[in-house]
Amino acid sequence: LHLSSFRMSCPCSLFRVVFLSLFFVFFDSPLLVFNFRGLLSLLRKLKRSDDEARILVLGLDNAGKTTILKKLSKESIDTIMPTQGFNIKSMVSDGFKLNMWDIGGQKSIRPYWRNYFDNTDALVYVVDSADQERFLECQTELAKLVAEDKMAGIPVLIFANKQDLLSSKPAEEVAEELNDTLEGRDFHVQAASAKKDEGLSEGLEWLVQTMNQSKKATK
Ligand code: G3D
Ligand code: MG
Repeated sequence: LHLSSFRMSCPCSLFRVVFLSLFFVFFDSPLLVFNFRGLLSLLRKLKRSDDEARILVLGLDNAGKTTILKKLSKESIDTIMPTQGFNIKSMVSDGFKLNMWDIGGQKSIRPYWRNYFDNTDALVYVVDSADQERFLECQTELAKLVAEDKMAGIPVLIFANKQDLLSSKPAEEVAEELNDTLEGRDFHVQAASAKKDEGLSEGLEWLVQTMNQSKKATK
């Protein structure tokens, strides 16, 4: 009886061990293209040249992040859907290759922002200046971001977006209200209207100049 139950259970548990090992190897391997987590971390770890910068574009949902990136890369803004995951746009400015990561800002996916913090060179934070109701939420999310160790010392560009709307808070007011949150670091609040393509290239220029200066300072 003993022997037969051994024979019955042994191949079964052996099979389970082999199956589970293959399962973990498959789903935990950073090299498999179908493994999303692995692919993401692989993308993050790819070696960059000195003239390449990784920029995170964050902000509450509906702030205008995707519209800004589309305008900066001269794409049409006719068909923009809420971003569920992330978009990457690469552009060249003043000899810098900017890899801009636009990550969805819905409340339910904000906890995943931290998965993108590694090796970030700059933060672009987009504010919907007309969204008075969620301004405090927008400020709180920014405060959480800049308190992160991986964000320490990196320049922050704020786009006070939607300045074309009459109900928008002027950029100076946005700057005043975010001043305490950003105190002690390189930051710039840029008045912008993604819809009208105003203020976007000026903001990017500041960012590239600031990154250039810090690159020279660390050489
Ligand atoms: P997000 O990526 O931050 O979530 P989106 O934001 O780029 O998807 O934009 C959200 C909405 O804001 C879009 O409107 C978009 O047209 C609008 N928007 C973006 N920038 C501006 C701006 O500068 N001015 C105005 N007036 N609207 C802007 P819809 O209607 O498509 O949801
Ligand atoms: Mg979006």
